[in-house]
Amino acid sequence: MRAVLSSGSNMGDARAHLQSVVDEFAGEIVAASSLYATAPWGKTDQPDFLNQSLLVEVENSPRELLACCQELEQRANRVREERWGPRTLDVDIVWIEGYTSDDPELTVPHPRAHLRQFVLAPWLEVDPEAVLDGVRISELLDGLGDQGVRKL
Ligand code: PH2
Ligand code: MG
Ligand code: MG
Repeated sequence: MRAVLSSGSNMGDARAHLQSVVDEFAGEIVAASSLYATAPWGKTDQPDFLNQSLLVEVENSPRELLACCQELEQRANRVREERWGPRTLDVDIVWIEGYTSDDPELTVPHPRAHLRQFVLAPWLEVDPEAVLDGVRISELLDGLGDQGVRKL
């Protein structure tokens, strides 16, 4: 199963937190984006994030992949506090090939992906042809304008 993951961190050693995701999926990564320094989206009074997207090819089911992402967050001592607030590590499943789900525990595609330059810009890098809900992500990105996302 092919999937796109979006990792983000703005607490502690953000680079190391994103690297822990790359290390976990090492043999399953089809493409890894650059790191991006990104202005906080949704809740602006917090430090900038580092974000990265990974295109992976995994044997896992969607549920197993979710469990794996949550385990990585726990290993980074993620504390669930306020919505959209600072976090050591967030690993979101953005898209899974041929799969959709509206379960609140695992909504795929990610319901806010189309609004977020910090998700779409790195995703475009790992899959330039990607389409989300019938629209090319290059087109979605053009419609968003600049949200303070800078490729490192
Ligand atoms: N994650 C959020 C909320 N806002 N902003 C940026 N720039 N990057 C994120 O990863 C991010 C965010 C909730 O998951
Ligand atoms: Mg998130
Ligand atoms: Mg999350």
